[in-house]
Amino acid sequence: MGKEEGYLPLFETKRAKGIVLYRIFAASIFAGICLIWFYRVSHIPKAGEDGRFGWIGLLGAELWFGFYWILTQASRWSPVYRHPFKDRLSQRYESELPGVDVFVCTADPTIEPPMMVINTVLSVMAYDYPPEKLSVYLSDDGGSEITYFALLEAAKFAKHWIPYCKKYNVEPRSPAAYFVSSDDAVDADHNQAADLAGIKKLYKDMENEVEDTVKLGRISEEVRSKHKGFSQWDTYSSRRDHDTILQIVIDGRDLNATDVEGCVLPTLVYLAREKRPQYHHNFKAGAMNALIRVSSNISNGQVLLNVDCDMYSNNSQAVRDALCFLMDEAEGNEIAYVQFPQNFENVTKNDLYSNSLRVISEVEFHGLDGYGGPLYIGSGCFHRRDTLCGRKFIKGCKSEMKWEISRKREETGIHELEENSRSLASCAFEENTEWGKEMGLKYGCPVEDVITGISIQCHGWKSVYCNPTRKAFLGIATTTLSQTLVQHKRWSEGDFQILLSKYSPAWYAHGNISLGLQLGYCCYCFWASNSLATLFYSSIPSLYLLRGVSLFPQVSSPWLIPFAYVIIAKYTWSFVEFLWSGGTILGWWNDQRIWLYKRTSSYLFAFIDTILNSLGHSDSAFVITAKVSDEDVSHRYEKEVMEFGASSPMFTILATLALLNLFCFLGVVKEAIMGEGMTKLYVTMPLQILLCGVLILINLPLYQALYLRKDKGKMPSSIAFKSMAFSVFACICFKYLY
Ligand SMILES: *[C@@H]1O[C@H](CO)[C@@H](O)[C@H](O)[C@H]1NC(C)=O
Ligand SMILES: CC(=O)N[C@H]1CO[C@H](CO)[C@@H](O)[C@@H]1O
Repeated sequence: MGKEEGYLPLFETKRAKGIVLYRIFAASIFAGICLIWFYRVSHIPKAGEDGRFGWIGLLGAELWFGFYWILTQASRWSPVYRHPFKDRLSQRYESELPGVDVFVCTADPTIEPPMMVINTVLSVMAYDYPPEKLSVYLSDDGGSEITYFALLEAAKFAKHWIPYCKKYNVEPRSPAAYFVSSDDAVDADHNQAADLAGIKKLYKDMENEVEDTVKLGRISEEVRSKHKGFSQWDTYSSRRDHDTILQIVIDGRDLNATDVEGCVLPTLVYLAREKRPQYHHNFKAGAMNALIRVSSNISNGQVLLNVDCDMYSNNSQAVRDALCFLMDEAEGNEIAYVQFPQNFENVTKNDLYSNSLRVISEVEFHGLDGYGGPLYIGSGCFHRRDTLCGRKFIKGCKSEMKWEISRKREETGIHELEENSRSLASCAFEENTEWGKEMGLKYGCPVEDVITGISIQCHGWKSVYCNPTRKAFLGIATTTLSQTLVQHKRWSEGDFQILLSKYSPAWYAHGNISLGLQLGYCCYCFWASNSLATLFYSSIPSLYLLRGVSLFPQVSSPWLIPFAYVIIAKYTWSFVEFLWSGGTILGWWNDQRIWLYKRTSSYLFAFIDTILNSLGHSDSAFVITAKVSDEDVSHRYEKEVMEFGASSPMFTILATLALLNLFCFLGVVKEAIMGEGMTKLYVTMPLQILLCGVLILINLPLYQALYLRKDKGKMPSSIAFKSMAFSVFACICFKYLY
C-alpha cells in the first residue's frame, strides 16, 4: 500500500449542490400527497351513492401515484457527478494499460445495414488506445455473408482510416459521422485537406462495394474466390441453422498486419455463433456470452466494452475515461462496470417521441450513482471481465489490471486459434454449465442487461455512471410512434419480469444493495404497473362528467389546496428538470404526451403479457426495432409530424381514449349551454373539467391524424372507425345504463 497512498485519485466525485432545498421541496409535495390520501379516504361516498365506484378507483390510483412518486425520489435524493483524470492515468499507467475487448452486436442485416455496423466498428477500432491491446469483435447473429464482406472491406479501409485519425486527431471517428461534420473544419490545413479528399474517396469506394453487394443480395463469385473465409458459408443452411463462423480478420500480433504507416492494427474478429433449431439462442445475451468465451481465448482483455451496432463512438478517449474508474487505487477495486449514457444523434429539436431519455440520463442515473451505481443498460458499458463472469466482491481483494502477454497465445498459430475458439461458440457448449445463470449475461429476460447488472451489484460490486459533456456514444433513435411504443413495451415488460423474478430488486436485492438503489430499480421495474392507474385516471373522471358527478373538491373547498399544490409543484419541477437537462419547452410538452401514450398502451400490453406469461401463456416475441425508414417517413419525422400510418392495437386504445375525452368535454359544454350554466359546473367540478381539457389538448395531434390529415402517416380509417365506436359506446353506457 505504502507507495499508493501518496497518489492523487484518478477520478473525483462531486455531490450535487442545493440538495437540502430540494429535499424540503420534495417533503412539501409529500405532505400534499398525504393530505390528498386523507381527503379520499375520509370522503368516500356512501354505498348506493353515485360516484362511489369512481371515488374508490381514484383512491387506488392516487395511492399508486403517490407510492410511485416516492420511488422516483430515490433517484433525485442524492445525485453525484463523476469526473475522471485521464492525464493522471497516462502518467502512471501508460505502459501497463490493460487489454480491452470491444463487442459489437448486430442481429439482422436488413434492419441494421452493414454500412452502419462497420462505421461503428471503425469508430471503436480508432480509439485512442495502444492498438496491440485493443480487440474488436463483431457478433453477427444474422450470420450474414454480406455483413462479413462489409467487415473485410472495413479492415482494408481501417489501414488508412486509423492513421488518418491519429495524425490529425479527428473526432468523431466514425467515418460517416466525421465526413458529415468535417467539410468546414479543415480548410485551415492544406495537407489535411488533401488527405481528407483521399480518405473520402476510399470511403466512397468502400461504400459503393458494400452497397452494390447489399443490392445484389449475395456475394459475387469473384469476391468469394478471393477470400477463403467465405467457404465457411458452404454448410450454411439458414440464419437459424448453421455452424460457428469465426474469422480473425486482423490479427493484432501479426507484424505484417499493419496500417499504411507501419503501425500495428487492433485485432478484428468476426463471429457468427452456431445456431441450431433445437437450441434456444437466447438473443443478445447468448451472443454476448459466446463473445466473452471466444474473446477469452483470443485476446483475453481484462476490460470488456459492449456497444450496439448503431452506437458509434463519438469520443476516442472514452476507454481512458472508463479506465480511470476501474484502475483507481482507492475505489477502483469496488467498481464492476462503468456505464455511459445512451445518446442519440437522430432526435429532432423538440424530440417528438421523447426518445432522448433526457431526464433519465441527466438526472436519474446520477441519482442512482449516489446509491451504488446505475443500471447496466446494454450498450456503452465497460465491464471487468471477471465480474461479468460471476466473480463475487471480496473486500480488500485487489484484481490486477495490468497488461500481460499471454504465453499460450504467443505460441498458438492463427488457424489453431480459430479452430479451438470455434467450439466455444457452439450451441452445446453451454449445456450443464452456469452460463446464462451465474456466469455471463442472464438468460430468459427481454432486458438481459438490467438483470445482469442487478445481479452484479447484488454480488457486492458498485458501478459508476460517467456522463461527460461530449457524449461518448451516439445511436439512432426510433423515428415512428409505433417503434417507440414497441420498444417501450419490451423494456417495461422486461423490467416488470425482473420484479417478479428471483433477482427482484424488491426482495432478492434487499440487504445486498442499498435501499436507495432498490427503490431506484423499482422505479423502472414498476413502469408497466403504472398503466392501470393512468388508464383509470384518464377516462373515468371524464366519464363522470357526463353524469354530473364530482370526484374532486369543489372550488370553495379547502381540500382543493393540496390538489392544486401537488399538481403545480410536481409539474413545475418536471418542467424545470426537463429544461435543465437540455430540452425545449415544446419538447417537454411532447414528453408529457409520450408519457401518457406509453402508459396507456406499451405499459398496458407489457403488463397484460407478463401476467399471461406467468400464468403459462407464452407470447414473448422479441421484436427488433427497425433502424431505417423510408423517405416519406423520415421527412415527416424531420418536420416533427407524428407517424400513425400502421394499424396497431396500441393506436386503437390511444384513439379511443382521446375521443372519449373529447365527447365527455362536448357533453359538458352542451350541458353548460342548455342547462345549468358553465359557471355552476366550473364551481362544482373544476379539476375534472381541467383534467379532461388537458387530455384533449395533449391529444390534438391524434385528432388531426384521425380526421384532418391526408398524408400516409395519418391514422388508418379502420382505427378511426373502431375507436369512434368504442368511445361512443362507452359514453352511452356510462351516461344511461350504469
Ligand atoms: C460528438 O463529437 C463531436 C466532435 O467531437 C462534438 O462536436 C459533438 O458535440 C459530440 N456530440 C455530442 C452529442 O456530444
Ligand atoms: C437512420 C435515420 O433515420 N437517420 C436519420 C437521422 O436523422 C437525420 C436528420 O435528423 C436524417 O438525415 C437521417 O437520415
